[in-house]
Amino acid sequence: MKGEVIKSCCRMCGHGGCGVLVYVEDGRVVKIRGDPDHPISRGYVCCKCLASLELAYHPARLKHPLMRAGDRGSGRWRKVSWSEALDDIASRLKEIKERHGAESIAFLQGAERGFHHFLYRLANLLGTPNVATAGHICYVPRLAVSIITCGNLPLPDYEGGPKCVVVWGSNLLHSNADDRKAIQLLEALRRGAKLIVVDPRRTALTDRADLWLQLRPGTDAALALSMAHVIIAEGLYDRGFVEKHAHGFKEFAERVKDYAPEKVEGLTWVSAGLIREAARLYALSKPACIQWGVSIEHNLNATSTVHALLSLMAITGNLDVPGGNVLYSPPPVLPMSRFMLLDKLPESQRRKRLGADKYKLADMFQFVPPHALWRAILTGQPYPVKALLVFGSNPLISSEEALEAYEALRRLDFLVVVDLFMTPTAELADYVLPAATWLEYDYIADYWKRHGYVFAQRKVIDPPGECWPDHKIINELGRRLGFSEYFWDDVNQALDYILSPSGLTWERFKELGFLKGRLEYRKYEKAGFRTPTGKFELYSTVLKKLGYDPLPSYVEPPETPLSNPKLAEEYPLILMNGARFIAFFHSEHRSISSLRKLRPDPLLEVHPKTAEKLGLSDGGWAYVETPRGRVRMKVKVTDRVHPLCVHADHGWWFPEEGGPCYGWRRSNVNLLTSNKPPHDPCFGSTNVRVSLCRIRPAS
Ligand SMILES: Nc1nc2c(c(=O)[nH]1)N[C@H]1C(S)=C(S)[C@@H](COP(=O)(O)OP(=O)(O)OC[C@H]3O[C@@H](n4cnc5c(=O)[nH]c(N)nc54)[C@H](O)[C@@H]3O)O[C@H]1N2
Ligand SMILES: Nc1nc2c(c(=O)[nH]1)N[C@H]1C(S)=C(S)[C@@H](COP(=O)(O)OP(=O)(O)OC[C@H]3O[C@@H](n4cnc5c(=O)[nH]c(N)nc54)[C@H](O)[C@@H]3O)O[C@H]1N2
Ligand SMILES: [Mo]
Repeated sequence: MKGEVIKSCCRMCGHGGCGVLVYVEDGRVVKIRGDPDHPISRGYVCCKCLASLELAYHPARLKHPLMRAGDRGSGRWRKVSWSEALDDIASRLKEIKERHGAESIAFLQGAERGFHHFLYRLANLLGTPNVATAGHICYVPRLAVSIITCGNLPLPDYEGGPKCVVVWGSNLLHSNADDRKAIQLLEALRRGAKLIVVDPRRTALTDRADLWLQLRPGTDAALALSMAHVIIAEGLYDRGFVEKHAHGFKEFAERVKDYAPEKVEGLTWVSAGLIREAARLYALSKPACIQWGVSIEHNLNATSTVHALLSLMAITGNLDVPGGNVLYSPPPVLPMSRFMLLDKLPESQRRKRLGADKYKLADMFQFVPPHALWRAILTGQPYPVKALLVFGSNPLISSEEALEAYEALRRLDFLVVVDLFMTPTAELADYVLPAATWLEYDYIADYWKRHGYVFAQRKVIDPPGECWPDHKIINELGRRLGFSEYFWDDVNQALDYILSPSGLTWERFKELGFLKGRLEYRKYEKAGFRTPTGKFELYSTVLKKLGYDPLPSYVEPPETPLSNPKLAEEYPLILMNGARFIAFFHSEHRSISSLRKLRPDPLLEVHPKTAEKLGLSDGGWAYVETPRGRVRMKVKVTDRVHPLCVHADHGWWFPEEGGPCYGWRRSNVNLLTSNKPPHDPCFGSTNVRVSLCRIRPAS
């Protein structure tokens, strides 16, 4: 293998997909560079990608399957072979299924990593409807509300030449999130697009924005509806589109009458004048697109905020037009729903999905919000969950109200965790299984995304020890559970299966590097939108049918100075958290020195006036408290936050301190967040980014 350069695609973050050239010498990766020919990332890669070598060759990686050899959480483990581990896991699962029903076995996955279609295939065959994911606060509200109102997820068409970009609760410069990369946004701005940013914090993007709307956290739905109010009141909407292609304009126009800028100013802290200016700039710049981010899903208004933003795209005629928000067609690969074998889950089992009685869109999109899972484990309601298989998630750090996750995991009869490293979550398991990094296996990347591409992720090196990629672990477990008919002798055959509609095999596809769907604008003119009315649904007939309000609205989150003034006397500051930092992916990478160097400590951003009032100094430590708990963070005094808001990093633990605790209770912001209702009524989204806190210096 001397001196080889292999084209692949980075998966260092779950949202990966950046094209790379991997330089291999004598069977070892020596260098990784961006692939300038990649149609999306165009040669750009981030520091996490460059640190992939450190990850792959990290001495602390799990290298063998481990079985618990002492009490739960005792930190004592015994190395076992794969067949010993998988045989025992399969027989425990069969036993639990027999005793308590398949629904008592659940799966958990965190951020999308590209293997969830394998997990669903196994869960559906096993007969359990319980796949919990972070979907309630990540991506699924955007995806699902888009699908029910316009048939697909509309993505900003940066290449189509937008004249104006609205970046709403997103920071691609750090996150490169979901289907879009920072480089695409930056090129659109370089070509002269105006920029409107909606963000409560000052960022590199707000610094270059034409208009910055520094709203109060969690009030996005009110702001979006107010912009719609202005656009309709001033006649700035696209009459032709609305008449021919929108359903429920009259009802929508009636609804947004409640959101006059003068009224909304008091809710959002954005002046009526600025709301008007932003509405006009967006509506009058043709074409214009909206780049939304995860922030709009981090409170109980998730569905409404997404619906309101989609409505802005629609009434301004910016849907599916060049430079607007576009509905991409997938490349010719197997539809993911077919891979998942949704039809194998009997209706009688589907009806048992945890949370399905309340969160009907979560149910329709086949996932369980984790708080419904914790509740079932802890209370046995509506029925007990006994076994959990966790693939690529560290809920003790990343799950809202993490102590509840901790109590729930300890209560399980059987817990399996698949990860690259030992984590505080994995320490609670009965089995810990070692996963492989993206350099160590062949795969079809970006299969879950809606940007119209799939990419070849090529195996470059052998995994260390006995590490296996997740999909191989699921495949082998599936075979042992009696589903050989639906799994493969060699898991790479699954790649051929996914590619089959294209007429390509993996071997051929990996030479091509990617497949692209056809990009066609204004498809609705010929075929309508793929919705029950064939139109874009300002008034959602699907929401109506499910018993929800068919139109978007704003509801004050439960823990704010307005909704709970009494609590605000004790906890006067608004706690934001979780804005992405380029060097980390959630709880990952704290043990990778080139990345940790970039942020050695968990940071709390505090405004200079607030810091002075509270006696906090830059670089000093502080305690942050909410009614749920207290954590310790390092103060960064900065005018990037509003004086009444603070921002805390998420994802912190201290792998360097060793197990079984790794200091997970010291600086973990999810000890402060709540997973209690009121939630978003359709998805069970929690108010993870909006709560009240108080701060004092820590000695
Ligand atoms: N307070 C707060 N909480 C949040 C958020 C927030 O903004 N604020 N964001 C939320 C969002 S949007 C999300 S998506 C979730 C994310 O939540 P999670 O996905 O649970 O994130 P992590 O806690 O980092 O856990 C991921 C684990 O996967 C492991 N891993 C990495 N690669 C692989 C792999 O290829 N295979 C396997 N098996 N394991 C792997 C990592 O080592 C790590 O332990 O967090 C949510 N939680
Ligand atoms: N480096 C890195 N990249 C990542 C991740 C990571 O952990 N690290 N995680 C990945 C995952 S799973 C996700 S979901 C994405 C998320 O990535 P993005 O969608 O880009 O979201 P964030 O960076 O979390 O937040 C974006 C901005 O929202 C602002 N914000 C906070 N509260 C509010 C609010 O109430 N309203 C509005 N309008 N804005 C608000 C924050 O100040 C921040 O600047 O990133 C992905 N990419
Ligand atoms: Mo996410």
